[in-house]
Amino acid sequence: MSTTSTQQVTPQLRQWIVEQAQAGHSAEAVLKAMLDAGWQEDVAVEAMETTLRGHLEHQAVQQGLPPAVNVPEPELDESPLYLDAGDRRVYVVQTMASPRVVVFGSLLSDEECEALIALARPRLARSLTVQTQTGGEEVNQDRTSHGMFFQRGENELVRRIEARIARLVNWPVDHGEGLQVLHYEPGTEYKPHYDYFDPEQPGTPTILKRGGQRVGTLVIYLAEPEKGGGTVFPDVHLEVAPKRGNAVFFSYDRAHPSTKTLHGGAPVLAGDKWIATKWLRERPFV
Ligand code: PD2
Ligand code: ZN
Repeated sequence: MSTTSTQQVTPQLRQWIVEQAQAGHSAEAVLKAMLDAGWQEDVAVEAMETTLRGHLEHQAVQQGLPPAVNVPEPELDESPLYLDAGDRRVYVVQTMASPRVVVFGSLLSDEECEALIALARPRLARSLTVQTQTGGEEVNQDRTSHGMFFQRGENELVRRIEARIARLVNWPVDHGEGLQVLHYEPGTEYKPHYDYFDPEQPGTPTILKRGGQRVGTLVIYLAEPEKGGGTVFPDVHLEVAPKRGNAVFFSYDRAHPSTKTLHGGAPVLAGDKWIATKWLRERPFV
């Protein structure tokens, strides 16, 4: 019979880990020192991860950043090539840690893309953005597309897609805003912006009463233009191609540029681009 005793991580050990990091020692070197001192590897790794994450968070809040919150996240341990989204196998095309970006392949079938466009087309209007001064809505020159919102769960297709998204990114359906469909014609774009609500704006507290902050975005490409129209992340010089049925997911654990989630829809140069966007909130969006 073997007995395993769990070693206790003390405040002194946590302090020592922070000091090692501050002195510029690499994670590997600190881990090796702990193993040499007799710490079990799983305990050492866990102690380092939680201690350093907690320390960084403490520093961020001290510097005036909003505290980090939980965010949606696909189950990507062991780097799977595809995920089971309940009723569909969805491909993992590309991932990035910071900003947190995951590109999914074949989230929707071509028929689902076409059906969403057909349902949305008669309801399009010039896109509005939330007016951060008041919490109302306004026409914005930075966003020249036309769009509409489905109610959450509005029809069978929308319910199916919402359930798939919820399973894919591990975030409850009721934390999502209604799907928004946007149509971009040549020459139109969505200039770079953040999807979270700016905490400094006077209208933000009103917006946050309904579901809290946005913490994640999924942009699904429904129709691909011939040229242009990628989703760009200028801070990291990333451009995601708007391939029909694919989607780009990104999350932001605080309403702050340190998330590097500045992003935009590049101008469409030829052809039409259609997308569906699902914004995910901290809490139920009611
Ligand atoms: O159309 C896009 O690629 C795009 C870019 C930036 C969409 C959004 N933001 C959005 O819907 O928030
Ligand atoms: Zn956006």
